[in-house]
Amino acid sequence: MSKNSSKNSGSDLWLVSRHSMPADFPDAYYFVSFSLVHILPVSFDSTLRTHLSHSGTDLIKDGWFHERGVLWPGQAMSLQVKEVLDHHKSDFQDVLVFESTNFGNVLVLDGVIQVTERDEFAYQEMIAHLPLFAHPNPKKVLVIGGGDGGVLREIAKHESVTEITLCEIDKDVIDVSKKYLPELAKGYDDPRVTVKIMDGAKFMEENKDSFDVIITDSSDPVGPASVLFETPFYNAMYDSLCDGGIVCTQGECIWLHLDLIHPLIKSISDKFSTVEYAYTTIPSYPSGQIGFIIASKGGKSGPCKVPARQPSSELAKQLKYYSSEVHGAAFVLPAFARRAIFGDS
Ligand code: JFQ
Repeated sequence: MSKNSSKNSGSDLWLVSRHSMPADFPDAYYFVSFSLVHILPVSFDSTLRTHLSHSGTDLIKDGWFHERGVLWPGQAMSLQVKEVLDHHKSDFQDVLVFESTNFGNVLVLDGVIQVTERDEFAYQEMIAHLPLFAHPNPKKVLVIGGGDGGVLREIAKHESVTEITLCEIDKDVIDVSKKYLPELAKGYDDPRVTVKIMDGAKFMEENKDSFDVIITDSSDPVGPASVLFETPFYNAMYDSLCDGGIVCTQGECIWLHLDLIHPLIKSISDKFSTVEYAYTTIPSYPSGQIGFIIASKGGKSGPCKVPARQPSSELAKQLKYYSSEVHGAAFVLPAFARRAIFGDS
């Protein structure tokens, strides 16, 4: 029996754990899961919530890791495992790192793939360069989450940037990334980087009108990360941005999460001057696609889909996914997604 079963918990609260649901979990329940955080008793704090997480090695069967989750019912991403490199519980979550046969080293948190060495650039380049190239002159950048360091590595490619602050709540993610994902964690070597091990919302409360770009590189909206997909968190990012600033957040998947993306974009559209959705393709994330919500505050003259700057020819050669053409194309949505997210005809 899995560690997440209601038998072990002795409580219905286990329902919030993404892996506690059967594979044939009804859709009605599945959508409820997005908002379960709102109906939990007050005593159900984020510390307790994290202890409901899945043990990563339980997901390895016959040498294959299977990523199953309530946010992608009826499907699984499987990677063949060569060797488990680390598995432990941090203060916040279940941490697993394994070497795969074809995707390099893989970081898994609470049973969910965070990065693989093979395709991580498709995500890190886009979540960083979409807002940074949309901004005419980004100087101060805040990253919330992103403990693997990959987003830092990309931000450091912008010469205009003078300060990069990373706010990661779980130090263990940084430590395992430095050990097993050195090509990502080299982002920490840049002298402009300052690391804060703390809650991002609290940090922003103490730093208003401070950043040109805020990037929220979060896990999925289950457990502690749920709050990162709610309006109050976007309000906090808004307050922490300078005039003309841009936020870019992990915006989940058009094949799976339109019911999350649409209301969120609607709810923040009154406050931000522009709100857009762009996406990247990436084989190791559910359904091979993940999006970004990109929103700007005041000052900016136009939508973020039009880059304000271009990579130098030297930088362009280093980049593996992002280009100015890809920047514009990333905002062009398939018709079903455009209609569902923005209500356009
Ligand atoms: C990589 N720096 C962070 N963030 C990855 N389902 C998320 C991991 C889980 C995925 C969605 C992106």
